Amino acid sequence: MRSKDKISYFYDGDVGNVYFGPNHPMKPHRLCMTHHLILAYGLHSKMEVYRPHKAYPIEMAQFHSPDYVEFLQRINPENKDLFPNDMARYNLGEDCPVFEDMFEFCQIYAGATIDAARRLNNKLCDIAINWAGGLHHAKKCDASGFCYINDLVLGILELLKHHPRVLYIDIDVHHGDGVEEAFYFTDRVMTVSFHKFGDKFFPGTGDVKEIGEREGKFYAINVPLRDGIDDISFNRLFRAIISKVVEMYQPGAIVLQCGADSLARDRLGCFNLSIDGHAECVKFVKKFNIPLLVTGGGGYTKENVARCWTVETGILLDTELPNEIPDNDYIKYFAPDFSLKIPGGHIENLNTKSYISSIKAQILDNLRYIQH
Ligand code: V1P
Ligand code: CA
Ligand code: ZN
Repeated sequence: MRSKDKISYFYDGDVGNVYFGPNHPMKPHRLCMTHHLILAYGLHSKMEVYRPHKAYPIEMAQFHSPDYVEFLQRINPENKDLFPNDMARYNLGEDCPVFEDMFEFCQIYAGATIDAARRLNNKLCDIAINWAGGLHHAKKCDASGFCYINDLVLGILELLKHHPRVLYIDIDVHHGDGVEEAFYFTDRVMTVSFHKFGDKFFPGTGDVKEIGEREGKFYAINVPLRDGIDDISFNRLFRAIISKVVEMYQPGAIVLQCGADSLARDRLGCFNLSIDGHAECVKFVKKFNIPLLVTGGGGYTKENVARCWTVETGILLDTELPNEIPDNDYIKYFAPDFSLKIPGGHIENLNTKSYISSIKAQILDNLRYIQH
């Protein structure tokens, strides 16, 4: 192992204070819980902690259409009923509600991913972390699946200013469709998403046969999984695919979306991953020693999201964390066991050996066509 990596960590205390509304599964408060757990473990003293800038509309418009960005800036809970057509046109409503300070929330999480990419570009750090980012469904002119501004696309566009090729890896239980779509026709970004696919699971895309088009053919990889995948099969598949991708594609930078809804017992997810299984992906990607931008994403069982991203911060810092959670402002959420790690789940694993072998074979076969 080389000497310890230099880590930049981005957090704004205002990001966790917004509310998507009653019954909405997305709880930004999980970001506050994560940050306080990171502090309770003393991890802040081992990395550079920054308050990110708030992304400017002009920065958002590097990917999004200016009219969409302007609408997000203008709309609020008081005036939204005056614009029913635009609300529908931009897919705002139930999944992506208009709430108080929504635009500022977008500015914070997007600003943090952009800052993270810039610090990596300027070689000011080896790894940059933004747990508030990872909102992978947002499209050029549309909100989608709790995502308004696609910070990942903005971060990748920034990395492309310094790197000929960027690799995007997504372990959220949902398909990273917004990032895939943004780079579907180019070989300068390779996107790899692991996700649940089938039974009309949101967003419905991400079949193994979706591989990119034109210049981008073979530069989008989809790993469609069934319910109940466990640590052993997930980690084996992840290692096999990612090691081949890195060998063949030789990326200059990697963006890793660590959605925590792929954990067991997630409110929306359906996998059996333990925190160790999820974090193993982070450990594996870190070992390549390639500039790395790490984000959050989904994650709907709040206390497990905070546990997972704290463990992963520890891994990125090469720091072992005691399993007993130290006292912190949110300690009550970690009752009754107050332990950091959570075990895998027990829902039936519908990913048969033959199913996994078949998707793995198709993916590795497609990788033969790329050479850098
Ligand atoms: O299933 C749908 C839409 C609503 N139908 C018309 C189809 N939406 C999902 C969205 C999941 C978004 C995941 C985001 C991420 O990948 C990244 C941050 O994790 C959805 C679900 C669900 N169970 O899949 N929306 C809601 N639940 C929902 C429930 C209550 C209130 C509002 C939204
Ligand atoms: Ca995914
Ligand atoms: Zn998700």
